[in-house]
Amino acid sequence: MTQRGTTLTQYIIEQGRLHNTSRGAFTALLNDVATACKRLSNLVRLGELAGVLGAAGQENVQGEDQKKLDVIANEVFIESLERSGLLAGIASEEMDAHYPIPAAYPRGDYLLAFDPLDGSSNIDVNGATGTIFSITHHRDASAPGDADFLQAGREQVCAGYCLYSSASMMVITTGHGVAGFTLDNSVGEFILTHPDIKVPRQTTEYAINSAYARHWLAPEKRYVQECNAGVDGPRGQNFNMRWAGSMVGDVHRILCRGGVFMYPMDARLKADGKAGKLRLLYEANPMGMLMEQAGGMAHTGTQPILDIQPDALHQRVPVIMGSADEVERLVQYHREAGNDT
Ligand code: P6P
Repeated sequence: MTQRGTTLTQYIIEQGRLHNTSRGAFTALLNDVATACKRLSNLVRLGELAGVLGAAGQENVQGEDQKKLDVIANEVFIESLERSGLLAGIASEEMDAHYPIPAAYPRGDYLLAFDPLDGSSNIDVNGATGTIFSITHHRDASAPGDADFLQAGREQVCAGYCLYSSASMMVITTGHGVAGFTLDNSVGEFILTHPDIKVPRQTTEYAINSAYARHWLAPEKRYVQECNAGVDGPRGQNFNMRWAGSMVGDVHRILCRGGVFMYPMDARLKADGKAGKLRLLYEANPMGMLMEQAGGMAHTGTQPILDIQPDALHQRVPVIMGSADEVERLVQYHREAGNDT
């Protein structure tokens, strides 16, 4: 018999009752987000059978080569959400400015910022990819400008991702903990399978791209060297390393079993005048809200990510997030390193 678990819609309605927050429009909005994720899950699952692999032959606003699915994923999300009457505007990693809701459609009072296909370099090799989304309020009756998206991470009303891997899973928070839903393709519903995700405070697993070790600054050099010294080193235990090449893949693993994810500032990024690699509005902020809601931490090394007041739509930040004890250790190493951070 098909598992009759709680659907995403039922969960959002129950959360609304539990926390006395009217959720009509919000429930409908998350339903539309889920529909877009289902459409993408189907395309990712079919891969070359749907003719969606390979390069798009163009660059995005970040100057990165786009995959066909980067472009398709952005289009799927826009088409699935622009007519909802629930959004005042949409911002995407794949679009320079925000996307205004066409005059033909009603505007709502939510703003959506999203990364349509995070980790898309994995798509041609059947690796984990995902969609990351962040929802904030736009209470002004007038149409939003880019500046209206520049809200600190603590202003988010919802954050989440959809992981496209061996199973497709949506993981979301509305500020009352973190819940995970697995897509049951036989009924086309995201079913509640992980009702209260918590990140262990301690871990023996870290995630960083070690190819950039020569560029790391003192805190990360110290942290990784101590982990790699193993049981005979200052940590007195052996560590493991994982790097998925997709933030969604790494963050999901950490939410499930602990770990610390690092994409920190390094000498290479400094030389390029970049404040980090990952983007604040649609990568660091939503993942940071999920981590904090799950009992973890999300930090730049010098400040909590969710406290940052954004100053640009595609602003980049250093990212350290995951098991609280390890993030606290790295923050302490940043403090002790002074300016070399
Ligand atoms: P690198 C994917 O391009 C991404 O934005 C994140 O999903 C991922 O964690 C990171 O960049 C991978 O970066 O430098 O290891 O390719």
